[in-house]
Amino acid sequence: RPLRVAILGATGAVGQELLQLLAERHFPVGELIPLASPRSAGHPLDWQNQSLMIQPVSEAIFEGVDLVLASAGGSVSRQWAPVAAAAGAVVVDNSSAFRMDPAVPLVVPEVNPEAALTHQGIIANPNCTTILLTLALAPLHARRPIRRVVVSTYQSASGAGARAMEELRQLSRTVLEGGEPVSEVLPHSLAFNLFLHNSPLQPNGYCEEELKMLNETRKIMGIPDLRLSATCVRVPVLRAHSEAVNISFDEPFPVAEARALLGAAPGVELLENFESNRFPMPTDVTGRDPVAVGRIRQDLSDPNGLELWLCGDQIRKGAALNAIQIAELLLQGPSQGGDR
Ligand code: 2RA
Repeated sequence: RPLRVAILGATGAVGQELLQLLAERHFPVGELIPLASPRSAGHPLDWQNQSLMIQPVSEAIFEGVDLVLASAGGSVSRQWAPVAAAAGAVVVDNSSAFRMDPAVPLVVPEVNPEAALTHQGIIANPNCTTILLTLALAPLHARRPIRRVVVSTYQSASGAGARAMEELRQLSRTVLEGGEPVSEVLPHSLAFNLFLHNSPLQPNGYCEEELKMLNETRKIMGIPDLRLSATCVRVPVLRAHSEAVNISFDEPFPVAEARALLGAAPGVELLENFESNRFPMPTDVTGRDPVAVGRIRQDLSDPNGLELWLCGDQIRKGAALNAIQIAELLLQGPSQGGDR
């Protein structure tokens, strides 16, 4: 039956992508309820030839709602996801609020679809960089156990929101015209610049973004002792994230076998041409569903290691698409897997 679907954070970059994807994927929406903070509420929002009014989030608004897709930040999710779940809705939360809660499944439909059906009202959508990484790790780990991953990310402005994307456009124009770029949204100017991810640093010298990749990858893939070290970097790209990934196993992993497995993996697009030196770029995946993987090669420093490069749209598969695919899993019920 058509569902009553609430989008919490409807005006944000991910919220806008959720609205677009619900329509594109013909998700069975009977009634769409766009929600936002009181300061963003009260504005009209066009969706599927309907003129809707963005409503302020409240306890009463969740009565009779079947699904909440939340992407309004951790504090909003911590406050309202339990309220929505108590009212009987299933909440797919894109924030980090509940990702490491043992009672909350953390799901990438192509990797651990069965976890979605264990939910108790809330399902967590992983961090964008983790979603993209696990799509490449899963098919390899299914063949030979992964022991260690070292990953460097090249994260687009989109990960810092729509305003950061607009700021990058503005700052780039300013620099090109010989002006001095001033960043209002990001900690530094991203125009023709890059900087280490500005999430809070931990005593061990890693930032929260890097520790999300370790902890979330372990949970999604069910490898509690996986050794993973990440370095997360913000780069002057608008939408898609890129990652350089080093993976080591207990034994050699033939490159041809890895290439075949990745080429057949759900959610992955193999994009590599060594003759023409053509490998994934952010522009190849912007606005598209797949994670593009390429430049798969033997690690010259470790006979049991592989190196690969990937790009994925942070707003789409890195957030909104993954959340909707989780909701689609729930509609399919226990017999199906993800987009396998
Ligand atoms: C980022 N999307 O790029 C992530 C937020 N954790 O910063």
